[in-house]
Amino acid sequence: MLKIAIQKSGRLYEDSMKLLKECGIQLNNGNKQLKTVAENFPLEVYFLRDDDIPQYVYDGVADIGIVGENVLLEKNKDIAHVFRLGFGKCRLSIAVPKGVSYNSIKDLDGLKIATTYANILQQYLTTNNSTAEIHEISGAVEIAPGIGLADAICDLVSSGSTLFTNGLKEVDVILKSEAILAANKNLTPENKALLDKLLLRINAVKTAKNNKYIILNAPNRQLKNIASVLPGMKSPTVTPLAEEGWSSVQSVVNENDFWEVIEKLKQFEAEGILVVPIEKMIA
Ligand code: PRT
Ligand code: ZN
Repeated sequence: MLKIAIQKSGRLYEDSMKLLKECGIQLNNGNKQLKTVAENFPLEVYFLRDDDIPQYVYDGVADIGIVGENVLLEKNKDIAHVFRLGFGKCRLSIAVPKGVSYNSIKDLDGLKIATTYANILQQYLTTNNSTAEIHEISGAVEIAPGIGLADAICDLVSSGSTLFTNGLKEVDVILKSEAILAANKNLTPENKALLDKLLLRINAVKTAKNNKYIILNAPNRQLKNIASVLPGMKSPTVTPLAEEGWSSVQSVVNENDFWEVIEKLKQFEAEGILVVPIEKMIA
């Protein structure tokens, strides 16, 4: 049985549960117990505070866990960062009061920075030969400059509205973070095999999200051109239409090049282009 730790409640809870569901894992967590066993996969799920997850994974209480990279780096346990999950995105940034000018971290030499991320910040200060002083606090970091506790802060930012409402501005990004699937480094062979099984599913879900299925009609004389912009998983599927000289073409397009590909297809006289989301994609 593989044991996974996920956040009990908070910003990573919904996306972690959704990911497991998209991987076909059925959980029964109606009344929010501390742990639950999946109905159709040998997986036990522990619901924990995010800050505790690296330690539990390191100790082997949980085999794997879903947690922000910011927490993983701050706790700095010797565990494997297995997969970047693409949700829970945020930045760990330095912010100063709106009116203060800032060119580089050197401007904070001798000044106080309030944070809950003392280890990551210390590393950043050391790398940059900064003599700023860290004032470690456990929450509500954004109010520290306003009450005279510190000159600057180092905290997580996503929309930036918390900084804005507290009269602060983001001046330096120390870390770009997202949720990570982390794992204990000494998994049993059985659990390693289960993790690989889970990773195959996670990969299929993530790859599918980054791709679209596309179906279009094209004149046969343009098929070569069209195939050149539609690599698909191997090459596009081409089937003749009832109408002489025309074919239906089906392929997979990556989200990143999507509009560029559509523009080229239009140039090559593609018509009736249908775009369909993909649920799972296994290479
Ligand atoms: O109870 P528990 O300890 O488990 O939860 P928590 O309160 O410590 O964490 P939680 O749920 O707030 O965040 C969990 C993880 O989500 C973090 O470790 C990050 O990896 C990720 N994440 C993504 C964020 C944010 N975005 C975020 N915006 N975590 C916190 N924030 C906070 C930030 O600290 C600041 O107070 O939101 C505020 C800023 O948001 P904006 O949108 O105003 O910029
Ligand atoms: Zn926390």
